[in-house]
Amino acid sequence: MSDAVSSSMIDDIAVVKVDQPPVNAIDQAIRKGLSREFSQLRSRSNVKAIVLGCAGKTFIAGADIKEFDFGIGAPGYHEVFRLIEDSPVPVVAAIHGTALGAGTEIALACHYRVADEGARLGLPELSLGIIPGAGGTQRMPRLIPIEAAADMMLSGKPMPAERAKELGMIDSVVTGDVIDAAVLFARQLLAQGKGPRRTRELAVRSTENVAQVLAEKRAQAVKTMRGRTSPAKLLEALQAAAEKPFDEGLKVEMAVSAELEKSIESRALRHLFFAEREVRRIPGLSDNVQRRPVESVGIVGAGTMGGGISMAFVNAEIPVTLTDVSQAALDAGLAKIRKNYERSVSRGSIKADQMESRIKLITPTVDFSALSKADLVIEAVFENLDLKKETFLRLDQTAKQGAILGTNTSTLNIDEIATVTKRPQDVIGLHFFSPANVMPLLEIVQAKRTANDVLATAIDVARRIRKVGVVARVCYGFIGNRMMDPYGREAEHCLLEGASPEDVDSTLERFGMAMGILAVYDLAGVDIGHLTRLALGDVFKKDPTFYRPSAMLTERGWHGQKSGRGYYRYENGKRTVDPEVVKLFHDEGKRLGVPQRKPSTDEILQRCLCALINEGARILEEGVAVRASDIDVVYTSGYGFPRFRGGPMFYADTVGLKNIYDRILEFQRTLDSRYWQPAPLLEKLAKTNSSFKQWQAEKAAVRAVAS
Ligand code: 3H9
Repeated sequence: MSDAVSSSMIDDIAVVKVDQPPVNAIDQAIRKGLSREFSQLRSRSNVKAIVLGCAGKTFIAGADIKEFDFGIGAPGYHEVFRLIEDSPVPVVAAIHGTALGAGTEIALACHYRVADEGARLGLPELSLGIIPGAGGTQRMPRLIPIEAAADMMLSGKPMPAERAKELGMIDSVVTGDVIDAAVLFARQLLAQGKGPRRTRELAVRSTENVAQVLAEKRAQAVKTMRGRTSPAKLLEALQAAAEKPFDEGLKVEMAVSAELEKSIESRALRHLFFAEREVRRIPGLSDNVQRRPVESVGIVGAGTMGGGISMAFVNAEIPVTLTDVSQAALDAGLAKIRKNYERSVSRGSIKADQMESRIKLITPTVDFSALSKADLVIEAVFENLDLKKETFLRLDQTAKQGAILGTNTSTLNIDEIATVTKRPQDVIGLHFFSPANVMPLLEIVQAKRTANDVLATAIDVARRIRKVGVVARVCYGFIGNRMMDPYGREAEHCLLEGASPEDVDSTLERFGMAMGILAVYDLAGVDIGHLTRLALGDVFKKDPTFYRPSAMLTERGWHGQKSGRGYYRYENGKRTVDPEVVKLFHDEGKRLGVPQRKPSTDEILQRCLCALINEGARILEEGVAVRASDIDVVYTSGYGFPRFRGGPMFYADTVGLKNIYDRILEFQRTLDSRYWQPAPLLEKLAKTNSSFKQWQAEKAAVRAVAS
């Protein structure tokens, strides 16, 4: 028997309460509990109305996502929600926090809805590759206009209570205890002689041209949610709501839901949901480690990275002292920050006074000693080891005792940087991604001597500034850039073999990458990547074809978008193919004796992906990444890998590791065998018919036994 659902009486009004921390997600026990309580209340003549509310910080935040992996046991959602909707006495939902997914849907199955003024309601199922499958597609358009319902479901964005009331989803927005307010609301209903108002009996708020409206939304979704199947399926269920009686529409919703729950798209997105939360758990790092206080931050370098990082902190209301070598550099950095905020104001994402108060939290100064007060200092100077070391030497002399010293290096050896200080235990890598105020990823690099409390604090700080913080160990490029190296190498080699930049990029984009790798290089600055790679020294000597196109562009000053040409030409903000560059690479390929064979699109894709996955397997084995799923988080939140494919390691599992392994062996035979050595872990898992997921689960089990 579930005690997560209980009921009590306030005079003649029953209060049914769900109490399942942390977010009151509905699982089988909750469904059973709701079923039990609503069945019992039905038979009690002294119950005149029912209020459904939740304990804790939020109303129901959705179905328990874990249940989708095993199938949803009885009683099902429809059965329980129908029981609630069929109640002979009025049922009022009392909503606080966030009502999401099945949480919003259960509220729709209640007869009335009262929400706290800070509450938000949403149907984010598409972010999990499914659709609202507990009646949401059929009940929502009976309360709010079908177009607004479609927008709400397509965006997945939760809606503030006040807006939900304007649209017709909420009956009353209240302050104070929401359950008390809902009881009062129920009393008023009774006093007015109002009984149940069943959503399913209301007419759909449709329009004459609904088919056209939904078709337009479908066309838009094809563009904005490239490669996804669930948006079109959602619109199919909404169309059924407009055209069919409730029960018939519900059948369409059920059929679509059943199909999507099993889809790779949904499995991939559910995998990422848990993976993004799992990253916070580091084996051997206890939850009880005392965190260091971080109430102020110092940033060295007011360039693009330093400015973006400053914005990320002040957005979370953490004050920043921003330093640079000259007033001119500071002024330019601040002007850029203001321009970025002004863009947000013009888009309506923040208000002008919010912009001003955030900018006020930044104290610009050329006085390096001002960093002495900061709890955390992040160095964001140019990617050069000597310069970074020099900066850390100064930081060691300036920062207060106990301050955390972070470096934003994307590739360099943090152990070496830490050696110049007398406090290597305080040094950690904090690798932000550009633009740092926007990109959700933060690679947290644990150096050899980083103290546990520094690591634990960094993980917490990532959450405070709303980033997903993934812990990596020191190696060239950590997780993300190290894996990028062989991926980009293959893309560049294809150019020497006769493919054009467009052949490469369009292949990757069709797979779902946010941008082709060569367009990314143009955006980031071809020269930047080239200069960073020079640190690899030896490779260039051993293989003159290694990243040769990138070197050729850098030599010519064709650095990408900023210089108007790189892999492509850029004129008036438009990207076009540059035949001169295509020919340049082909001629160079011939000169270097690269066989001219113009790889097929399948080969381009497989070479890039297999190289990426193979390096991922090495990283796992070396312990640079804690889990395969951490790599997936890095790639989907920092490198544009399609979320609907779950990240490179999840994708490899879905393709089958044996297939990846075989393809690598094929490339070993047909291409440069030096680069096509299967990672030992990949080989082992492929030969035992295992997967990264299984390997990860086995490792976790071993750790659990050991601890
Ligand atoms: C749905 O409803 C389908 C129906 O239409 C159809 C049914 C047939 N399930 O994010 P946090 C866990 S689909 C299981 O760190 P916050 C989470 O893993 C669902 N677990 O907290 C974490 O565990 P741990 C639609 C869940 O305060 C802990 O709770 N709903 C679920 O930053 C804390 O989570 C959604 O998609 C869940 N539904 O944010 C909402 N939700 O500590 C998904 C959370 O062990 N949830 N957990 O790592 C969220 O968006 C956020 O969790 C929320 C709180 C905003 C609620």
